[in-house]
Amino acid sequence: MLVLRSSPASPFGRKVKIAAAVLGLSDRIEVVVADTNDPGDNLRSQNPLGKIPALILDDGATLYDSAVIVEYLDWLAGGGKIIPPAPERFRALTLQALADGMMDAAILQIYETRFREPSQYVAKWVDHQAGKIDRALERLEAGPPADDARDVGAIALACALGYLDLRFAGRWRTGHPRLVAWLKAFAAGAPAFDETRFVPPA
Ligand SMILES: N[C@@H](CCC(=O)N[C@@H](CS)C(=O)NCC(=O)O)C(=O)O
Repeated sequence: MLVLRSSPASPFGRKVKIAAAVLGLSDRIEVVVADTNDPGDNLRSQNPLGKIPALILDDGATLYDSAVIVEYLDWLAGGGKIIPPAPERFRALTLQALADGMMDAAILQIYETRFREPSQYVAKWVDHQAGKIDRALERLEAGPPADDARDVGAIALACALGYLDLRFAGRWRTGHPRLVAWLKAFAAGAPAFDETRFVPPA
């Protein structure tokens, strides 16, 4: 059994979970919740960076980060499934990089309030991160993926938009009707998207 260290709210962990579902591998993965803030969590011995997701293989080796894990899962499923052969591979991987970058920028904005005192909050830094997301949204609105795309790029993008819904009250939806429609189509075709949605406790 593979072990996935993740947490319910992690957008990168969600990417791995959806990838596993699309590839028919969910049954081979046990999810063990990790607390990235707990120095006592053995996550830090599994991944020195202390980040999730991390995938523990049968031989005890650990894979990270999410891009490596989804590539491993694709290989496990026979290859060429969610990471298509070249040259399409490079388009899918670039979209994944863009979506991962959106998630990084969103997470950094959240950490700015989580890890810093209000007096240390640096609006310029937060705006710098927000700009990355705004520009990515503009680019993607001009040319969204195909409605039936289920490659790593599409999966990562769905997770990025889902994270903006979760942490930024879905404000991205205003002004991006094509992306809104795309996410709806993605969710309809990949049930794991709704199944992995994190709903914060009331
Ligand atoms: N590039 C990494 C990013 C993973 C990441 O940022 N994970 C966040 C949670 S979603 C995390 O572990 N944060 C804790 C930390 O940065 O210490 C990936 O693709 O897996």
